[in-house]
Parts: sequence; C-alpha cells; structure tokens
Amino acid sequence: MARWVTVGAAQLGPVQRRHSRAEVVERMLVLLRRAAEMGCDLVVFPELALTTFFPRWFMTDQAEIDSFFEPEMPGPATAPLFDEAARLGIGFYLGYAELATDGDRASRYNSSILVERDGSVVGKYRKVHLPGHDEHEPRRRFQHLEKRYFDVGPEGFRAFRAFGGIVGMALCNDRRWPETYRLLGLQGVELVLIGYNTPVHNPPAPEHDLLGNFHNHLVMQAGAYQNGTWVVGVAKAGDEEGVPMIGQSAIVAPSGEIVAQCSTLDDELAVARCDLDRCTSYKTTVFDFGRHRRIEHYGPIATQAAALPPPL
Ligand code: ING
Repeated sequence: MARWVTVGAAQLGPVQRRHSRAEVVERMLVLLRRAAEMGCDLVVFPELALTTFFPRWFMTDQAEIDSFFEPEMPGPATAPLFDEAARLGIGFYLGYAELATDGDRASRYNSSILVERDGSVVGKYRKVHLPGHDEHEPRRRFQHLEKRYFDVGPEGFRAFRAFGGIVGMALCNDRRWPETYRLLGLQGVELVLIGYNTPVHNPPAPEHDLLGNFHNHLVMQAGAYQNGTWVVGVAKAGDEEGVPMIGQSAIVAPSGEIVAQCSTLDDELAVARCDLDRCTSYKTTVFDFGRHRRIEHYGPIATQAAALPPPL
C-alpha cells in the first residue's frame, strides 16, 4: 500500500529590494497554479520568500529592518496565496520573517508556516541555527546578519501530522546540522521541508565556495537516508542585489537519492510523487532506532546537555 503525496519544490529566482510583496506573491501564484496542473498536494516555497535576503545588509534603523518582517500571517499581501491555495486544494510551506508581539514585547524570527490543503495552519517553525554574525563586518563583500536581526527559535524541531503522514520543517542553515534531521527523525518524520537562501560565496571560508552545491545536496541526502525520510530543499536562487545564490532545489527520497531537481536559477517547479511508505524500509531495518541506536552506550558526551566540541 502506498501513501502518495505529490510535492512541488517551488524555487524562486532572485527577489530584488525593489520588488514588492505583491509582485513576489504573483510569481508564487504562477508556480502554485502550475503545481495544481501537475497534481501537487503540497508546494514548498523558499526561506524568506517574500523579500530579498535582507540580512546581507547592515541596518540600524529598526523601522527599515521591520519593513522586511510580517506582523501577521496571512496578512494583506499573503492572503491571495492562502486563498488560491485553498481554492486549488493545495497545501504549502512558506518561509518568511516573523514579527511576533506579546503585549509590548516584540520578537523577530526567521520562520516557516505549514498550511494544509483545506487552508488550515498545521504548524509554525522558528529557525534555530542562525548563521553569520551580529555586528557589522565592513571587510565582507556582503553581510550575513541573521544573528543580529533574528531571535533563536524557542520551540525547537517539531513534527506534525499532515498530508497523510508526519511532516517536519527546518530552514536553511538547519539543514547542515545532523541534529535537525535526527530530532525530527526521533518523532518519526517522513517528510522534512526546508527553504534556503544560500550565497555561492561564504566570506569566512572562500575555499568552500566551489563545493557549495555539493554540500547543499550532501547534507539533505545524508539527513534523508540516516532518518528514513523524504527531504525537500527549496532555494531562493540567482543574483540578488549583486550576491549570487545557489539553486539546485531538490526532492530527496528516504534512500538518499535525488528524485527531482531544479536546473535553473529562476522561478521553477520541480515535482515528484512521494510515497511516504518508502520510509518504512529504512525506519524498520538499518535505522530502526529502537533496535540499533544505543545512546546509553555512546559515552558521557551523549548525555551532556551542551555537547560543545573542545575549543580549537
Ligand atoms: N544561509 C546559508 C546556509 O546555511 C551559509 C549560510 C552560506 C553557510 C554558505 C555556509 C555556506 O545555507 C542561511 N540563510 O542559512
């Protein structure tokens, strides 16, 4: 028996600072309608899909910074996306900058939301692994100030029942950390959705640049196989404000094989029919955690709360 979910990886090309949310949502609606024609149940959009990747700039004016955030989801600019998706009977994952207020206290997260086919909100994720730096580093060709503009997500990694299976979310740098997949894997996850904005050049380690696309797929393929789950990684790609970003959005099977991939740096939809039951042959054999995983024998490091590597 199979549990089919037809998934569309809805890669976006560059979003420039001059592009309005309405223009971006219009581009997303084109991909959503194409996904409907191709029988998709679920469409995955990138991280921070609604605006340009603003952490590339050092800003001090809070009003300017907050212009990149969404105080409500859906809001006026995104309601058309929610409405059309519900009309088409398609669920979606959307990455966006969340401005959350609790009384007079404001928190700012790099977030994603998961919406079911009936338009109901299944869950929200707030990014844990914030890369980059928090102070201006003028020697860099561009900044990466996620640590400055976002708070660390307090809820961690949660899996949700949706689309006939168990679905988890992550964002961009999260995909590089094995803990992301394992914490979802320990919840039985069968489909991990990850939007990303990844510059080709990483200023602290230019020697890695040539391997950017390799590392992108390496981490998602490993995470998929080692936890017996589908993984969908979706880029905002191309040259944004003079900063080239990788594409190669991909749908990865629990075997670790890439079954669909984007091949441009523009708006592009890659589609795959995903049988969630393909997770079973990994979760019940090589990665049967109950039978084979021995955390009680991994030594003291495994049980320490903050297992930090020794300083270099
Ligand atoms: N971006 C990047 C990512 O983890 C990065 C940061 C770039 C890390 C290049 C390593 C190399 O894909 C975000 N937004 O996390």
